[in-house]
Amino acid sequence: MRIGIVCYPTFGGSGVLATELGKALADKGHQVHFITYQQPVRLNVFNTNIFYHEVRVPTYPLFDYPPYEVALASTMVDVISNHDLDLLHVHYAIPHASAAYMAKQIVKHKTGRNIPVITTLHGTDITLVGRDKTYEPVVTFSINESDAITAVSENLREETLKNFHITKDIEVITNFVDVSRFNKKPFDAFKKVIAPNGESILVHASNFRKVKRVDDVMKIFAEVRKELPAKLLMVGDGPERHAIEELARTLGVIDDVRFVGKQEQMEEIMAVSDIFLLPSEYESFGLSALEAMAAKVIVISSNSGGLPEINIHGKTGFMANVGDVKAMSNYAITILKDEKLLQQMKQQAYEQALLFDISNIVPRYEKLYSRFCRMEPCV
Ligand code: GMT
Repeated sequence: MRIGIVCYPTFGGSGVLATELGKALADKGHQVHFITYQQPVRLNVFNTNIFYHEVRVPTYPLFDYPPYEVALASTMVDVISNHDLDLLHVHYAIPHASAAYMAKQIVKHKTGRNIPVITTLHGTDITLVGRDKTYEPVVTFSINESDAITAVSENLREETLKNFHITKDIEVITNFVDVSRFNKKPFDAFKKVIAPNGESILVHASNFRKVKRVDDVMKIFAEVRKELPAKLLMVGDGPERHAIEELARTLGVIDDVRFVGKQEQMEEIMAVSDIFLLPSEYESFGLSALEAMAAKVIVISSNSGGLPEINIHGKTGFMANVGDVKAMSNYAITILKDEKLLQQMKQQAYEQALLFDISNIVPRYEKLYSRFCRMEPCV
């Protein structure tokens, strides 16, 4: 099939998922057209089935706010028409679902064709930004106008139905991970640099927004550090970065913390780590936690949102209530002092990740797409 994928190209989970999906579909012989304002970070392969269409947003002195959504919808119309797309799959509702609605109407008006639009809801498009009164009417309308709606977890499906008046089914197709990519042997030289004396390695990866509670990450680490030798890798960047660095100084752990910035090679980092910390206020799914598990890293997380759907308490890691730093640090200390149990749980985390392997989930999207085939056989 010829599939248009619209996503945020940055390090956010929705962009990562959309890009990995597009790459997997291209490997399976589909023609995939990415439509974004920048080359997606994970779009780092050459594949003759992959096309990239950059959305240009011309500026003009009158525009305090350049009309990105208009530029995006126009680019969608152009790509649908010139590449005869079979369907559009948009990731993250705002503004992708409403831009897709606009593009759909234009294509229909011009050619009479009804281009199917699939909207995948990812998280904050529903739970945070989408609920804001300034966006909600457009979000509700454009989700309902989609030909199919998917959510990345049961929890996100429920949150969507609770907070919006949705008139259609929402199918849950969970996020996935390419386990073979993350199941790597640790790079010893790298591990030696990070933890020269064999210290335990904890890791956190996110866009350092408030919702991630990065201050809790630092507080948990400080408690762990009181009990045993350990290092913390902070992957990513974002608004909380400076405050968190300051907190690391105040807590006296800065020398054991490394801020490594945005990283594409997450598998190298995960391979040397023992515990992934994700104490978020909310996660619809927690893709980064799943990637950790695929690398045999146990997860200590909050129990919010969709996290209990992937992290099984006492088996693949531990969970505690949002903000319960004491419980999360106690779990970390206990498991790091019990090497046998740590190794057993690492293996269990890996086995849990296998359930979400790319090979199990991508066919579910293909099955969904096949509902919109224009001719048989659907290729
Ligand atoms: O919160 C982020 O890290 C970014 C955001 C996004 O949409 O880019 O992530 C959301 O989507 C991810 C992929 O489906 C999920 O794994 C994250 O849990 C979700 N974030 C939140 O719900 C806060």
